[in-house]
Amino acid sequence: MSVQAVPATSGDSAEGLSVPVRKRLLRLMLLSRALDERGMTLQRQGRIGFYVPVEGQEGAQVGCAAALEPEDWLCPGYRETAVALTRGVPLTLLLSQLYGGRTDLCLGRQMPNHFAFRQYRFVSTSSPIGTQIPHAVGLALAARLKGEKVVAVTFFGDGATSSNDFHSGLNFAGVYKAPVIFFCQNNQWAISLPRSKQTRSETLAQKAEAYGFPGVQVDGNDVGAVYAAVKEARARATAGGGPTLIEAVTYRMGPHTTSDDPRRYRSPEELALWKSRDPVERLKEALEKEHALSEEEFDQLLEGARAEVAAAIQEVEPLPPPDPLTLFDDTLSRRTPQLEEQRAAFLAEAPVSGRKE
Ligand SMILES: Cc1ncc(C[n+]2csc(CCOP(=O)(O)OP(=O)(O)O)c2C)c(N)n1
Ligand SMILES: [Mg+2]
Repeated sequence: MSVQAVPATSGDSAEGLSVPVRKRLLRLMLLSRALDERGMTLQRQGRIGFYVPVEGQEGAQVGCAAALEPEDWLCPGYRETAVALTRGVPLTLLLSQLYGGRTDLCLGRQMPNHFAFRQYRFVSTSSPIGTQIPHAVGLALAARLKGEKVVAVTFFGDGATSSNDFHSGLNFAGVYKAPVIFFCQNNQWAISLPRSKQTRSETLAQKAEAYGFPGVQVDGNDVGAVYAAVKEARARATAGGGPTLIEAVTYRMGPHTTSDDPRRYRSPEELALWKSRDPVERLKEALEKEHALSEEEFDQLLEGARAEVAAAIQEVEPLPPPDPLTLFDDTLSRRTPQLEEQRAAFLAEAPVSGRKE
């Protein structure tokens, strides 16, 4: 079993990728960061109810999603916004869900940041920790039965490695050699519980050994290293070689969610250390060292990302809420007499303000 140590890289392993590809990855990382900036503020302003920032984990998420094919399944937790952006989900769709407005594919019924994008094979977000892990194993086995050469990738955190579903998912995948990638973002914290209290295992990657397949630890703030690890795991899975557990070592630079204040449980020194390893800065510096990016071009990319987010907010924010009558339409394939009765009772009592066509 291969359990590899974190490679001591400094953004340099992205050198294997061409400059235009690395700039595309940088743009996506900046788009995610720009969305975080506004998402946090929109919540504080009372314009959306809740937000989950990615900040610090952009290298892991963008590097992983960029190494996949559009047909590969994504089984996310609640922090996978940069994965969705990399898959090509438009900002307006992400924001529609955050606002729960008329164009929200979840029809305003989900908590903000709990996305589902069927056409992008981005499966409905799992909020209970770890439940997405067996989902991915099932999807991977189903795809194999159908003869599709795809993988299912599931995203979860260090905390999720202590869940029952982590064990059952990895064990089942090992036994059946499912074409699945278990992508663990070890961001050092499970809300206020530090990695040191999560497990006595030396690494999270080594847990794969017990299940009989490779576990790889990778520098999660090095987008190129993550990309390479995921490409390798994908190639193995589609060739019939079974699953891989990837531990991307990274850091959540922001709060757990807008409902959290990390100053209560972690030190400013720790945050400063990880800020010096910021995946965006590392890619920027690597490109600058090669004279492939100037400060001005970087600023333009950042401002461009901020402008894209601002334009999407302007487009989505004024939209009315979804028609409440949709509540009665897709519970079952046909409305039962009971549903008709409830619908009529609702119409008799409910304000119709949300029903602008
Ligand atoms: C089954 C279950 N138990 C507890 C919670 C509450 N909870 C929400 S997030 C979280 C921590 C998860 O940490 P980690 O897996 O490291 O992911 P991260 O938030 O760091 O990305 C917990 C315990 C939950 N959502 N589901
Ligand atoms: Mg965590």
